[in-house]
Amino acid sequence: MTRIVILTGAGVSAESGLGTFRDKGGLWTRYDLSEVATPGGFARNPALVHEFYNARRANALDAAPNAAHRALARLQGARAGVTLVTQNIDDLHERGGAREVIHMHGQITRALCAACGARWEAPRAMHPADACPGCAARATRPDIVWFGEVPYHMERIADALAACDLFVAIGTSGEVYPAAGFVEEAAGFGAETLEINLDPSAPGRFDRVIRGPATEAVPAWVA
Ligand code: BJW
Repeated sequence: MTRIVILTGAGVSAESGLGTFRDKGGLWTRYDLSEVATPGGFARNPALVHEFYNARRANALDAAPNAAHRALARLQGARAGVTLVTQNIDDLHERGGAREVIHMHGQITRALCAACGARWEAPRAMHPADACPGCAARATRPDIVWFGEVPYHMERIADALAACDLFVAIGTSGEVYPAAGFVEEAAGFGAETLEINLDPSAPGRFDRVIRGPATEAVPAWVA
């Protein structure tokens, strides 16, 4: 059995109408990431951070999965040994039919209590005064991994990278660690590596590159 680890980034949801971060006009060209995507930013101005994620939650819930999400779901459904890891906080892989998705940067549809660690389904709009249904603390936040926080499921991902025969990065700029280092990690264990991207990253990082929009390149690769 060929074991495959697929890492997706914002580019896989771009054609569903969700913005990327670092492309021209991307989220980090319009917002100061230190104010909206760090624990310090949330401590300084929780209302601003909730407003940022409320808008993105509304966009994500209104978006529909695209041909790339559906193709990856078909691949995962058709064979064993396909681990799908996403940096995306939307649920378009799941709504596209994927049966198992590892959300290493959290999920915008989930809320987290910073006081007791409880998690629950987020309402469409969250507010600083929202109380935790478990401990009643008013310390609720989106269940998102911000800069300086440790991404989720790292042990499980490390095991999958160590065991895979093929590592595929789709629609990610490879600028944010630890995800950016997965290609070297997998290659170090002997995996072949492939990048699928509209505008691939630095030459030489991957064994093979497919350039193109995810909605065309991913179904063609899966077929
Ligand atoms: C298409 C396409 C189409 C477009 N078809 N392709 C120095 C100082 C401070 C910190 C650090 C430092 N050096 C390293 C760090 C650590 C830091 C980091 O990496 N910073 C860098 C910016 C330097 N990382 C962290 O803090 C992480 N935690 C950490 O390291 O903990 C320590 C630890 C780790 C492991 C074990 C033990 C300890 C946490 C990172 C959290 C990232 N959070 C964000 C925001 C929260 C989620 C959200 O709001 O959505 O996650 S940042 C943002 O970037 C988001 C994304 O998931 C992430 C990656 O972005 P992505 O997906 O690659 O998007 P883009 O926009 O960059 O690229 C889009 C790509 O798509 C492009 O390539 C396009 O070409 C392509 N594309 N359209 C195909 N149609």
